[in-house]
Amino acid sequence: MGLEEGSTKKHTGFCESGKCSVVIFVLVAIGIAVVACVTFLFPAVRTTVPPTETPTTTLTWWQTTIIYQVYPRSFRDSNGDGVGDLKGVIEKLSYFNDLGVGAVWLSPFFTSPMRDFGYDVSNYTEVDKIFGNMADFDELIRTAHEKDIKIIIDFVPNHTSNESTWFKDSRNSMDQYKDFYIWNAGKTLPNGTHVAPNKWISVFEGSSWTWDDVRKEYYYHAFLDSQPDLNYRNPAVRAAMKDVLRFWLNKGVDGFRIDAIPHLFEHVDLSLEERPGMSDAFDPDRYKYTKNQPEIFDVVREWREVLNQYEGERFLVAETVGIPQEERQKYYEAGSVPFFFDLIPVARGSRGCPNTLAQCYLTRIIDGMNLKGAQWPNFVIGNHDNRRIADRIGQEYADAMNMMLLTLPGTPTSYYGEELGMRGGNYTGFQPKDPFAITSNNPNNSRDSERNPMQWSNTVNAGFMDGTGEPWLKITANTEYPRVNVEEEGKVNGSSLQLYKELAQLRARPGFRSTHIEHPEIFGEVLTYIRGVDVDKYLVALNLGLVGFRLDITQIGYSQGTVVFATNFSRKNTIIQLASFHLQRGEGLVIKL
Ligand SMILES: *[C@@H]1O[C@H](CO)[C@@H](O)[C@H](O)[C@H]1NC(C)=O
Ligand SMILES: *[C@@H]1O[C@H](CO)[C@@H](O)[C@H](O)[C@H]1NC(C)=O
Ligand SMILES: *[C@@H]1O[C@H](CO)[C@@H](O)[C@H](O)[C@H]1NC(C)=O
Ligand SMILES: *[C@@H]1O[C@H](CO)[C@@H](O)[C@H](O)[C@H]1NC(C)=O
Ligand SMILES: *[C@@H]1O[C@H](CO)[C@@H](O)[C@H](O)[C@H]1NC(C)=O
Ligand SMILES: *[C@@H]1O[C@H](CO)[C@@H](O)[C@H](O)[C@H]1NC(C)=O
Ligand SMILES: *[C@@H]1O[C@H](CO)[C@@H](O)[C@H](O)[C@H]1NC(C)=O
Ligand SMILES: CC(=O)N[C@H]1CO[C@H](CO)[C@@H](O)[C@@H]1O
Ligand SMILES: [Ca+2]
Ligand SMILES: [Ca+2]
Repeated sequence: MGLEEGSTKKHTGFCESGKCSVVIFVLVAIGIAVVACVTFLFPAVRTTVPPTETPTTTLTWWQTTIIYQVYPRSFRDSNGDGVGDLKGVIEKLSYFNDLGVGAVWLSPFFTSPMRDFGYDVSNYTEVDKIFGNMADFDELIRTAHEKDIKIIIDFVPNHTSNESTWFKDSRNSMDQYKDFYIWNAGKTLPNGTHVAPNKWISVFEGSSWTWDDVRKEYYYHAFLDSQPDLNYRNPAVRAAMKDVLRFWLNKGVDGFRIDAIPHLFEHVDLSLEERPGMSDAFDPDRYKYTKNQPEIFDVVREWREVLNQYEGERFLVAETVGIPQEERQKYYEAGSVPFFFDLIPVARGSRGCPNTLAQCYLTRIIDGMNLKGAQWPNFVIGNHDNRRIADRIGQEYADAMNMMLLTLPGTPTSYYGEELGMRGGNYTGFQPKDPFAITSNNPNNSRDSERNPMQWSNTVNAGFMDGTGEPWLKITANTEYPRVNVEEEGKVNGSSLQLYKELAQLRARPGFRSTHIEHPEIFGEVLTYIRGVDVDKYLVALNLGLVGFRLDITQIGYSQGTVVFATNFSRKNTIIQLASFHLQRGEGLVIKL
């Protein structure tokens, strides 16, 4: 889940031990003096560079690639039924080579009644027929590997669908499955009314307990009532889920993206109440007993052990939304990489972003760089739960945002279509398809917009499907698909797509393959930082403000540079005087120093 707007969580410092306090006092004193002078002279916001070490060991594949998220329903429909499928992904594999993307993360394609479009799995080891069959998946893995593309699949361990045979057997108290889920009788009043064990609320609103008339007990669900939570205190559940991992590892998958992992455990004491009435999922108290429980990490470690029994480096990335920095560290320590989702909820003027957009990103980037030892950062700016960048930040900023994502240290994850600067569909006035919007009876909760079909060409249905059938979500006029699509942008110098491909190439340079970053700073509303090493250094400057801005950045020790990549194509290859250069609103430059 990543629907939360704004963050109230604390940003913890780099120095966690109390021993540093004397050093800090001295540094702060000197710092205040220096900053006072510098701030007076330059309108720059100065920030500490995180002291991460550049790993000296050879980097593995997932550290040097871009990960590209495919939402299979919306990527490419091969058979004209309106829903994307695995054969559709196979058809487009060469596209990832063109883009310079070496790993694809597939959102769920497993058997599911689709009450949460596949995040409600009824059989973890079967391909849903709407997406194809197992032969298609085998072909997908084989052909992807031939093209040097790694395949990461979604793993949804917190809950199954209520249509899973596991759940059906569990509600009938069938021995083996009796304790597969979290059951509790709650209370029954003298007049026969059932009362849930506590007032815990679901992420998708409403009580997280639903009465089951067959078993005559309540079951717990962190998300929809059709997504009952598995009971991870039951060793049989843990064994069954490890078998699921092995099933796919045996098929050759290169890694897993673990869904909703902070929700894996609930406190055993069901009499504990969470603070009621809170609506901010970043509030650590809201899910005090249903999120971030310490037992999670034993399970992550067990999964890591399973992966380690297989050849090659298999990747484990955990979806961790709205968790504090200390929690994130524990995911690293348990052998997984916590997806750094904190850049996603950022929007101008959102609650967690009272300052400028540039300041908001800078703070969070530094948070994301707050690593220990050889831990590797990762950044993500969009996914299937949040408005597309062009809608959330603005179309004029889409290229600068890609420039940021692809020039930051670590592993970037791109959401399909963002390389085109594509907007989400405008489904105002349409009945939402997203079950969250339907069950909560609030179209504002709909995630349909960002799940709009990929735009491949300017033909009917944007090449998402052949023929004139209806895609599951319409191609809407506001997405400007006749211009914003893979085919057209491929022909245009300076298109979002061309810029994306060029930036993907830049990442292959040695200086970009380290966690090294210098001068992450803000001038006005321009975010700047330097990447690269020795004589191969690049200044990235991104104007995320609402107006043009002229800046003097000579204090970084260089007087001029050459623009190598620009959101405005005509600035490419021009010489920039760092004492005075102008950036339009939304403009971004990569300047070779
Ligand atoms: C999942 O599907 C496979 C293949 O059809 C089948 O063998 C298996 O029993 C199913 N598992 C469950 C839990 O339904
Ligand atoms: C049963 O009793 C509770 C508590 O007094 C009350 O809220 C509820 O409306 C009653 N239900 C019925 C069906 O009478
Ligand atoms: C699963 O949950 C949905 C939504 O509440 C419900 O309509 C459906 O009947 C349930 N299916 C089963 C097998 O209980
Ligand atoms: C979306 O469509 C509605 C209704 O047609 C229109 O009023 C609104 O301005 C559109 N919004 C955007 C962002 O295009
Ligand atoms: C949806 O959002 C709009 C604009 O913020 C607001 O006016 C409206 O009340 C919201 N609708 C619901 C059902 O919350
Ligand atoms: C694109 O730019 C390149 C290099 O600047 C130039 O050689 C080429 O002709 C341009 N192509 C088009 C279609 O403008
Ligand atoms: C792009 O840059 C050129 C050269 O600096 C300038 O003339 C032009 O106005 C810019 N275009 C936009 C859309 O900002
Ligand atoms: C970003 C992400 O994967 N969000 C998913 C989190 O889990 C819920 C329930 O499985 C899904 O509805 C979200 O799409
Ligand atoms: Ca299809
Ligand atoms: Ca759970």
